[in-house]
Amino acid sequence: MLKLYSMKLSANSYKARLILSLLGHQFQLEEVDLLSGDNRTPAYLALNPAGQVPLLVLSDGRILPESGAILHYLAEGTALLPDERFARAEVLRWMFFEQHSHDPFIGQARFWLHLVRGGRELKQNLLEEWEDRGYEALRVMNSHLAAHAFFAGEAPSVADIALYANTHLADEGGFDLAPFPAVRGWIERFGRQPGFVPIDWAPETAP
Ligand SMILES: N[C@@H](CCC(=O)N[C@@H](CS)C(=O)NCC(=O)O)C(=O)O
Repeated sequence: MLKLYSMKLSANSYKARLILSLLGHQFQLEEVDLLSGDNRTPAYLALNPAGQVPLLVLSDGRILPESGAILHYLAEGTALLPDERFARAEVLRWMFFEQHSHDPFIGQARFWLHLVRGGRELKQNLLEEWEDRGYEALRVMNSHLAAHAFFAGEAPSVADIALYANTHLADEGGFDLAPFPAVRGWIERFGRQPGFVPIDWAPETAP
């Protein structure tokens, strides 16, 4: 069986839990409490030297960290990753955007301001950049979604999963989605898919 190391309130971990649910996979869930340092133990660093979640262990024991790689691996051969060359490149376009222009600002703001006690004080020097670059990412997304139902074509793909995780919680990082109606419409649309689960969902096989 697949095993996922993840943290319940981590948006990057949620991407992996969400695709596993959307695709109806059974999996075992291992909670890694970042706030207690579970990700910095020798045992965890041996699995992922980056000390991050999520991390997927395949049924044959191979190990895959990085949410984008996990999404890509699980989506292969499903409607969440189109075969057609350009459509596939569009999925990658938005997944690269998410890692470079979205998660480092909206995701980091949510993590430090919402999950870490004293995070605002610790990260004071980054708040302005997070705000500027985060709103810029939302503007780019809104402009694309004003003309498209989803990020790559007219059906949901792993690009939507990657971007949904932190965007639907952007208010927890201090972002106001009111000026981005197309983003709000997409959040609503994305959440209506069969198999959709919220961030705090865990499978019944979880300990
Ligand atoms: N690029 C990685 C980022 C993963 C990441 O930042 N995970 C956070 C939780 S949301 C984490 O493990 N933080 C702990 C740390 O970096 O020490 C991915 O997309 O999986």
